[in-house]
Amino acid sequence: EKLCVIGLGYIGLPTSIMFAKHGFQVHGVDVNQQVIEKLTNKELHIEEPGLQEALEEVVDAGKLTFAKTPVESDVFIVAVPSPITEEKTANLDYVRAGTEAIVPFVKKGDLVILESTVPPRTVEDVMMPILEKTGLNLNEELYIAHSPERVIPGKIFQELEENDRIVGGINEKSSELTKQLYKSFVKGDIHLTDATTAEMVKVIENTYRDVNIAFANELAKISDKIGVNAWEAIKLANYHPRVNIHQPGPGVGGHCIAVDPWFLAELQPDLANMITLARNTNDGMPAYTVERIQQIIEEHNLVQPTVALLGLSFKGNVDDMRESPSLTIMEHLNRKNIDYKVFDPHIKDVRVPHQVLQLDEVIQDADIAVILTDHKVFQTYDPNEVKQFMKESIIFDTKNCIDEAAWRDAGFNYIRLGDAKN
Ligand code: SAJ
Repeated sequence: EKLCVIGLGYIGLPTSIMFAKHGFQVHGVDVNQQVIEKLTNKELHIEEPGLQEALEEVVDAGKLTFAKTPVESDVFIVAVPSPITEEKTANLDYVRAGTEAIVPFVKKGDLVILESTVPPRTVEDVMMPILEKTGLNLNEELYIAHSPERVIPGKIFQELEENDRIVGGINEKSSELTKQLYKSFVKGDIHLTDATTAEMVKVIENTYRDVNIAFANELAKISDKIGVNAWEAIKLANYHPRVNIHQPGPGVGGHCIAVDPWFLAELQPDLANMITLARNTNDGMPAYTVERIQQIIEEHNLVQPTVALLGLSFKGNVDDMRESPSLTIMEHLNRKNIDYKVFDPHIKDVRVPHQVLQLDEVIQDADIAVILTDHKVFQTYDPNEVKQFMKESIIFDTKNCIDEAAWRDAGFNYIRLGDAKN
């Protein structure tokens, strides 16, 4: 079977590789010529464990090819970005363009699947009118479904296989064909529904997480005021069999959890009260983190301090800094004229707005080290060594991710976000 994947980003590329590994002839399409050239040379433009080896394997086997334009296929998968606009509404330009691009290549009996996360009704109201241009009868001659990706960056291959999958077709045959297709590599269960429900399911999964994290962040802010360690309280509460509170932090980043709730809010703004409040609460966390940094500076009477920011990516152990709270924190520090330097062991991209230095350069003469991302490697740092570089020995851990006792033993003043116990 021939399969064409539109969009070769974090989802489209691994998905192309998975199908290529499982007996399909896959053609990957991206509008970015540079991406096409790199991938054709088996070079990656994104970081993900296992991706390099997997890419080499399928390209060498001739199972995966790349180009800027689609080819005739049996199945078309659209996996393009769906960002938000300044007005916090879905920008569906890429979904539209990706669908338009396949129109000339779609023939009777083909299956078209949208994987991108979109506001409910997008398949019916945006994609289908474009696919009408094929001249095919959409209910009988073309099969269409939404099958949202649900994988987490850093564990994409594992989750592509193991996670349950939601498939929502515009009719039963579309759902059934889509299920058969994904069964080629999905070991989890595949649950069938209609297209609009599938869109809703995907968006509410991430909204659930956003609302839960906002709750945790609110608890952190309250704890800062009332002499409690929110992390400890949340951990203990979660021993209850029906409680699952998420973790506080310096904000919610990435292109999913910080975005998808707006897809719901935009449809019914007057009804989406909790959703909007949660989004704003999480968006306020970078400013809150900087307020805490400012307090630490004042409490320690630091004059013209330098802050060493550790962690730029939006979460631990990935190289992705889209919508990262660290970027917003840098803006707030700029506005407050607080000097800072940035270090992230996972970011190799030189286009960042602030030069990313080596660790020793960043902690050299710094007054406060602030951990903004829970990279595993931070746990391996020797506080005694770090101390030798720094001017003052203050560490502010916004992710509760290093060993408090070890840093205290080394003579650090250890401060944790959402913890007034220290
Ligand atoms: N975060 C917290 N506290 C937490 C958990 C996360 O502050 O308890 C922050 C992280 O630091 C990060 C942000 O939230 O800045 C999002 O990170 P994440 O790991 O929760 O999620 P993503 O954006 O990497 O991936 C999510 C996943 N969705 C769910 O877990 C419901 C993934 O399965 C989806 O495929 C992905 O969104 C997507 O593409 O929609």
